[in-house]
Amino acid sequence: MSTTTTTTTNTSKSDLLASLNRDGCILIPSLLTSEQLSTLRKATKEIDTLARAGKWPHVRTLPKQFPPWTTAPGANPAEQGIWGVQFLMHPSLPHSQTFIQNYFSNPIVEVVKELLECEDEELVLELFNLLVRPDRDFELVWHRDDVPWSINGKEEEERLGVGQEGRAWHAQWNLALYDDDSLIVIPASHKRSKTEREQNADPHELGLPGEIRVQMKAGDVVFYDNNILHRGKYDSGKERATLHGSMGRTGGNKDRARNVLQHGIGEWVGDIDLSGLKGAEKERAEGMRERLKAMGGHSGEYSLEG
Ligand SMILES: O=C(O)CCC(=O)C(=O)O
Repeated sequence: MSTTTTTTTNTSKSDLLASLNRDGCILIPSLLTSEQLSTLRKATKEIDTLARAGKWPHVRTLPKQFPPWTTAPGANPAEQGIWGVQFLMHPSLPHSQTFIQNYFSNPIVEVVKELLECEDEELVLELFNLLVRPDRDFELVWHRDDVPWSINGKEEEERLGVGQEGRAWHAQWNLALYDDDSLIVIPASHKRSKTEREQNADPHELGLPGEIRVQMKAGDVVFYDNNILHRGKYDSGKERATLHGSMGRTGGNKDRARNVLQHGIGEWVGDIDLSGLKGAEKERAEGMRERLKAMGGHSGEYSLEG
C-alpha cells in the first residue's frame, strides 16, 4: 500500500481545486503556527479528559460508526469508550472560543472558498468535531459519507454527480494536532461507482487497489470529498486529536441538509458565542450561521446506518 497523497506546498489556488477534483483529497502541510498548535493541543487535551470521564454528553461512542450517537438518560455517555468529541463550538464546552477562532480563521476559510469557488456571502457554517484515540482499537468500514454502500452502478454515479459540471457544495477537512495516519482513502473514487472488487470487499479489507493511508504531520490539514471511498483505522495506544470540520455554500440540496443536521447542531447553533471574533471575520461568521439556520430543522433521516 502506498503511503502518500497529493501534497501541496505554495501551490496556486486553482491547483488546489484541480487536485481535489482529480484525487478527491489534498494534503496541505503546516497550516498552524507552533503557538496555535500548542493552544489547540492544550484545549483538546482538557476536553478529551472531560469526555472520557463521561462529563460531556456529545461523544462518538464505541463501537458505533455513524450518527446518531445517543446515550440513555442518566447513563454515562463514555461507558463503552469513545472515539470522538462532538460539537467543538457548543457554548457549554470549555475552550469553545479556541475552537471557534480556529474554525473561522482565514487560513481555513480561504482554502474552503477556493475549493467551493465562492465568496464569504455564500458560506454556510457546518460541523466541527474532534476525533480522538479510541479507548480500544477500532476501525470504520469502507464507506462514502452520504451514499450508502448498497447503492451501486448508475444510481451511485448519479448520487456522486459523475459527469455533472459545477461547483462543490461543501468542503470537509481533518486538521491533525498530532501525527495521524488513521484515514485510509482510495484516491479518485469520489467520481466513479464502486468496482466489483470494491463492492465485494470485506468491510475492513486492507490493501484494496489504489488505497493509501494518509500520512499527516501535526499541523497538516487534509481536505477530502466526503464521498471518496474511505475508512478509519485507529490505534488505541496512539495519541490522536484531529479537528474534523466542514463548511458549505448556500443552495445545497436536502441530502446536504440531512448530512449536516443529522448531527444535531440545529438545536444550539443560535447559541454559539461569536463575540470573540472581530470585524469582518465576525460578520462573516454571523452570516454563515444565519445561512445554516435557514436550512431548517433535521428531517429525522440519517445518511448511513451502523
Ligand atoms: O477518522 C477519520 O479521519 C475519518 C472519519 C470518518 O470517516 C467519518 O466520520 O465518517
